[in-house]
Amino acid sequence: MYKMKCFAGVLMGLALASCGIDAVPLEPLESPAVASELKSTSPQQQAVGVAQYDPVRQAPICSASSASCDSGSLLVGRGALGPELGAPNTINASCADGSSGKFHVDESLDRLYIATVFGGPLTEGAQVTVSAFVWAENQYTHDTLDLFHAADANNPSWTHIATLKPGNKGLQVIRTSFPLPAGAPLQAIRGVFRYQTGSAKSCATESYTDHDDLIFAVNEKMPPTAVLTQPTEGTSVEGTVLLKAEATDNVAIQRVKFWVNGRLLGSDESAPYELPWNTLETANGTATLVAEAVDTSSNTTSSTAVRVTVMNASTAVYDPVLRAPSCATVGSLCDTVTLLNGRGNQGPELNSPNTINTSCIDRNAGTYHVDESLDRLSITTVDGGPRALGQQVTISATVWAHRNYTSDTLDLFHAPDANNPSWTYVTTLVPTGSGRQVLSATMTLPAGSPLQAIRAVFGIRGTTAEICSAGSYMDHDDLIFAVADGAPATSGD
Ligand SMILES: [Ca+2]
Ligand SMILES: [Ca+2]
Ligand SMILES: [Ca+2]
Ligand SMILES: [Ca+2]
Repeated sequence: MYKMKCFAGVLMGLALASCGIDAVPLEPLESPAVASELKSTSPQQQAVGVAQYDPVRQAPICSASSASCDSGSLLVGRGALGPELGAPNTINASCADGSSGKFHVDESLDRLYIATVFGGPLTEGAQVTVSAFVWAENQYTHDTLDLFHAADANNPSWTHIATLKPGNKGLQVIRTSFPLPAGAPLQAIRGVFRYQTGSAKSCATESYTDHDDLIFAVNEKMPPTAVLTQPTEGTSVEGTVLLKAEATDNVAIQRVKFWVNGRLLGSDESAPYELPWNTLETANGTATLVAEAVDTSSNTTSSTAVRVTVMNASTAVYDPVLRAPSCATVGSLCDTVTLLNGRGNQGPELNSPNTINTSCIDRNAGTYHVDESLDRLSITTVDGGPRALGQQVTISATVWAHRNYTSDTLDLFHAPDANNPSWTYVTTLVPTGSGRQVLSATMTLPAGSPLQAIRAVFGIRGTTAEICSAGSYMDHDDLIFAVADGAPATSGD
């Protein structure tokens, strides 16, 4: 329409003051109240949440998701008045600013600030507050602020949010709250500050109207898809296999995580999504594999679980007759992997006590992985050949030592016949720190039966090594393994 005040100003002294005539002194940019308002929001400005002018979309943008987005000083003024940098600051220059009047005498929208009410990033459905810093003219009751929202800043369709009135002349903040609708990853708000009667329009033609947009990244809630494509259901695996997954998202995938039996193996941040899996670290038997896709808004989707059978000849299996882990075929490695993890009823030691014929019980004092446990045993030939008489082998024991680890001791024993064990002391090792560690010793396999065994005894024992200790933190674990007949270092058998 038209603005009465400048015509009236010629006639009336009161109106003259609001007409933008030279005799009227400019007020400061910020009143004290607004200055403190600006300060109270400035911590967010220093972080991510500070808009920059987007030369493609031609309006201020916060392109990274955060709890707020602030136009800062980018929108101060209206069109050529001020001037307003990058005017008109409407997406794709879709709506011009009015050019009448004077900066900070007549209307301008100077700043837009959007923030989540309850913290957390700007997210679909989150309640947000929009704060508009406006300059109202002296006859401020004539002025009106209309706020609009576009669910897709790249293809804006403006929905009216609120119509608000200034309560004073000069610089002030007007606010409203609304729930952010679902939409594209980049959404926008538009403020239309006008000296005009009539209904709200996203683009008004009146010559004192300022239109300003603010574009901001929004966390979306559309979850990604995830499929574990390799290995396939029901297959047998050994050694190292490559896990593969496919993942899609309406925006972008941040990473794909790979889970083995409910434990996180690792993740891949770029397609093709894959990760090597050393199955020697997983017990023989059924393993459940899941790929979990995470999108850039941290929405997650887990794939359908894929079950495979881990079959590593070097992984010991529980022998229900002898009642301890056993490698029944001759190889270079025999490893209990997870079977011995824990002690007695402290932790997940399956089939405790894991001593041949249950010849020695575990003691149950203390707490799993605070106090002592022997968690894993392996025996490996030094030359990499199959186990045989007279061959050098390395025994490795993974232990959990108490924080007062200097009281802890590992004693190793050997039985040349696992079916009728007579234990011979091998050596004593001590932890070098607290917590998880691997202690190793080397021995030569003596003559004996085709099925031999080692026993590891870990905890706080008395002054001498015993094959069965009564100390209340003692863990006893045996490992049975097949040994080839014949001379050392031959492969004839
Ligand atoms: Ca402006
Ligand atoms: Ca503008
Ligand atoms: Ca154990
Ligand atoms: Ca045990």
